[in-house]
Amino acid sequence: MRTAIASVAGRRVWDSRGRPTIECEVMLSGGATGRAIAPAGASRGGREAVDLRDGGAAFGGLGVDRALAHLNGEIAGALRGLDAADQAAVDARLIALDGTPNKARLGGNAIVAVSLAVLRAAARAAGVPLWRHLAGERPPRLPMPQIQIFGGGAHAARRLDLQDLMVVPVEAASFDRALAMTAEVYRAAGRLMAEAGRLHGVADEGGFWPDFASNEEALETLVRAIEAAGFRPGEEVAIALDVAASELGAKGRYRLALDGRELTTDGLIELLVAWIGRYPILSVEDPLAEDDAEGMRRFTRAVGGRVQVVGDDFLVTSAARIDEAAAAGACNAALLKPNQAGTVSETLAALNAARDRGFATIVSARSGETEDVTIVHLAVGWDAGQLKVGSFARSERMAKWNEGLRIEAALGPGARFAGRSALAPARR
Ligand code: 2PG
Ligand code: MG
Repeated sequence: MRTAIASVAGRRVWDSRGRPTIECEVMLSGGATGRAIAPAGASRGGREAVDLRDGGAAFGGLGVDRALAHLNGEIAGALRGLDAADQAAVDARLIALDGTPNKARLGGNAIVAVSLAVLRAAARAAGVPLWRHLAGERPPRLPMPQIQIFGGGAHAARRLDLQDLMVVPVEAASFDRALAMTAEVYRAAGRLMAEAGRLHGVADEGGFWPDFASNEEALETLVRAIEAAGFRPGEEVAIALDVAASELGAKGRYRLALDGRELTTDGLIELLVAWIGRYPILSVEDPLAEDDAEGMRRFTRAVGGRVQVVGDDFLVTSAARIDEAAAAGACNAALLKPNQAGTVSETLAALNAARDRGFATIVSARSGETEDVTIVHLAVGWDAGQLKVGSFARSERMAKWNEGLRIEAALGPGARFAGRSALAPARR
């Protein structure tokens, strides 16, 4: 067997915020290798796989020595000899070895790097690109991107309460065109900020630093940027928001610090519904906090017939959480982050659960990223329909957009693009 795992090795590398993270390299008996790097979130759901850090003084407590020791010790020993082509078996072994419900013992960061590296090695051994390896007989499809223009929330020192103000180039007929349209909007937004004397560089994911007097001013400016780029807001380029509401409060109380407002669940829903009425918003992520299932249900009931309602911190890439949310009528789309689940197999299970429930799916990066482009292959190979990797600047983001272009080119003139139909509720 040429796909038996011969060695698993981890090393410390550094992410886009200059923080330590874990890279894993897997070698198979036939000589094929695979490499992957764990990303890291800043606005994290409470039920995510645990990102195991050392604590203490070094690197603000964010060291990964303990997780690395687990990877190079226990994990490497347990995986040797397993068949990398059987991802489910490898992931089951990782889950059993950890033994906790949230990968707290060995570290979700160590486990996800290993799981993804095994996947990459298996694709390499099969002699095909990862997207092709994952797609199998299914015709692959390039995802519709959600691309951040302004970054806020935990990614911009809470200068703005809203976390991600993104565009979705709904009129684009190809991935290449979607990026070109976004490039124009990004440039226009930078120009508007410069003219207003408010261009202060970028936030964590490359979106412009949000120097606004109110949350709504950010929305207004985004619409103006779409227009200034020569597009019709809503028809050609629409808006997607990530409220990341778990960062704004809990137990049905929310605080919009920039607007000096305290809101109840109903108050926040009312505000978001009003914004949806005034601005061309077609997708809202985590509109309420992760502990506010009733609020998520109410919001979905109010707008889910016309707007995509995405669960990120609320669903944490968990098939069980997605089933529960669907049964309750909360959300109509799931964000999929491999490091929230911890393994490739659990991420795929979440995607399948979402698909079975009629949810749209969006593969997503984290705010702490690297040059690793594996998630782009997941989005294409699994035909997720949508992809979110931050803004249109900084190479940890551009590496991923550019990888999508390479895949589109490899598919040739017959390349299929998900287009606007990938978004809930219009999904067909
Ligand atoms: C999110 C992500 C990406 P983080 O909330 O969707 O924007 O942020 O990785 O910090 O959780
Ligand atoms: Mg989010």
